[in-house]
Amino acid sequence: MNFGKIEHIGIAVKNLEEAKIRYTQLLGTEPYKQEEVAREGVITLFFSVGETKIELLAATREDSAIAKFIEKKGEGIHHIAYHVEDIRQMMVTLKTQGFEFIYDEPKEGADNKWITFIHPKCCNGVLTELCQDRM
Ligand code: CMX
Repeated sequence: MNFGKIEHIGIAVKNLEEAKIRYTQLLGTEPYKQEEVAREGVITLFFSVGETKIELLAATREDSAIAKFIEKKGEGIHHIAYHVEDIRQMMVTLKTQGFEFIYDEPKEGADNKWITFIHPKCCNGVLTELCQDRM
């Protein structure tokens, strides 16, 4: 069992409205969805790019992971998300190989997905998300 494709790339932004205008120009398409994930303290905006997506993420609270990230590293690529068919099975497989997950159980993420994250220290500094379609 391996990853299907890069499902999306997450980009942390300070100002979602300004970034929306910039990325609409850059990608030549309007975002297809805006969604808040209150639990994570983020608001997200999705653009389709071929078979994958760009997710812009802005913080809604000072203690959100996006606010902390921008404070420490500035705006930029925040995570890479891979599509998987069976997130729980993939977590079992990767845990046996020493990958550390941020959540023990998959959570409901934006855009109708089950999500979990591998800590960036296990992936050469890249926060890595797994996501499975929510039926
Ligand atoms: N990419 C790379 N490194 C990152 C990172 C990221 N996105 N976020 C944090 N780090 C690094 C920090 O720079 C820091 O490194 P050092 O130890 O070398 O200084 C280390 O990870 C710890 O970071 P921290 O600022 O002390 O923050 P925490 O330990 O509190 O949290 C993390 C780090 C990754 C566990 C947390 O950001 C998290 O749980 N992320 C997953 C949830 C998330 O990002 N949600 C938003 C997206 C929601 C969605 O897509 O639906």
